[in-house]
Amino acid sequence: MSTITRPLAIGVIGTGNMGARHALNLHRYVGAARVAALCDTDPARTQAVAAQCGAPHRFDDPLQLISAAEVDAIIITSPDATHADLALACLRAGKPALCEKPLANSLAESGRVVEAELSLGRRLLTVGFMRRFDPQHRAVREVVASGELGRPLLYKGVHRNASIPSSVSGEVVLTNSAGHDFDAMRWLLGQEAAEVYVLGVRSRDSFSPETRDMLLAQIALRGDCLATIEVYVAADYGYEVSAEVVGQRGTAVTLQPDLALTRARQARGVYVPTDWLGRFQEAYVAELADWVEAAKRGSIAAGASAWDGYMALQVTDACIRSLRSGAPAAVDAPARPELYGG
Ligand code: ISE
Repeated sequence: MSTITRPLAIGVIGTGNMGARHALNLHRYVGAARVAALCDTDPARTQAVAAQCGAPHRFDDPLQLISAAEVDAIIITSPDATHADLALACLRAGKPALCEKPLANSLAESGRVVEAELSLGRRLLTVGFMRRFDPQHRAVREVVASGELGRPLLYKGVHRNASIPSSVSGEVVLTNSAGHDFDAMRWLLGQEAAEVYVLGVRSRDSFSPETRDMLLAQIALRGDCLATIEVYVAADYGYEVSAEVVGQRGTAVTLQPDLALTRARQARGVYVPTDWLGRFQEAYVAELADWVEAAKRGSIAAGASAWDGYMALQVTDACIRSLRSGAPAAVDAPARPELYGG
């Protein structure tokens, strides 16, 4: 694929909160790209986004957007259950795609996507694990990679959402939300999980009995390292994510972004974002800019690959089995294919 010198024409599938933010970030901050097309089941949403980013083409059918000559590359921000099929369609079209996490709604589906990319023989898919572009997470990774901490012994992840749209099962939390933490753990430590043990509780009696909005995963990795990950999606006070690596000789933990310490109304404190769009805005723009440049050059983006999306779902799948059984569950770790650096 030769380098594209003109602005890359991007099609965005799904113009809800995340898709709208990606479209606006592209329009406002990524000069190497332009929003060429939008697709959503709700025309009012595409209209609202187009009014702000000037997308000239609208599609009702995502497959038509993917195959459109006016579209060079695709961002998939439709519901999780559609990700795998749309990623496969992008591979068939030979077009680069940034697929929001999770890569698929199940391990098996993600395996089919990886198999398809392996058959194609070239990497076109990037998965939206944007914490890899978060300055705080990158700073922790640099410390771990420097060896200053010695051998990592423990990863401690905290992932809190302020609220959930409705009562949510542990399986949904593990598939939709916790994948970020499993990817951050893999990426920061450079290790794969071997065994997981997951417990979950319902935070409020008002939630349906099957709700598990507070989950705790204990994980043994393959490098004599442990992990503990809290995912709480009804924290109420705000949106907060942190990651800490404890090594033989010290620790490194993500610091809150640069914030003011506010004193007002007989109180003092710092602002806590309401959701991921605010907390990770800098990461989203950096992720998009890298992905666009790579797509223009025909090279591999620095973000998470389809293999990373698949391996995160390996951990998710084991966590779901453990949550259901109440016992630890083994995590399969197939050999990394050469296409993905194996
Ligand atoms: C959402 O889709 C995200 O990607 C956020 O980063 C995560 O915190 C949230 O739980 C997900 O629903």
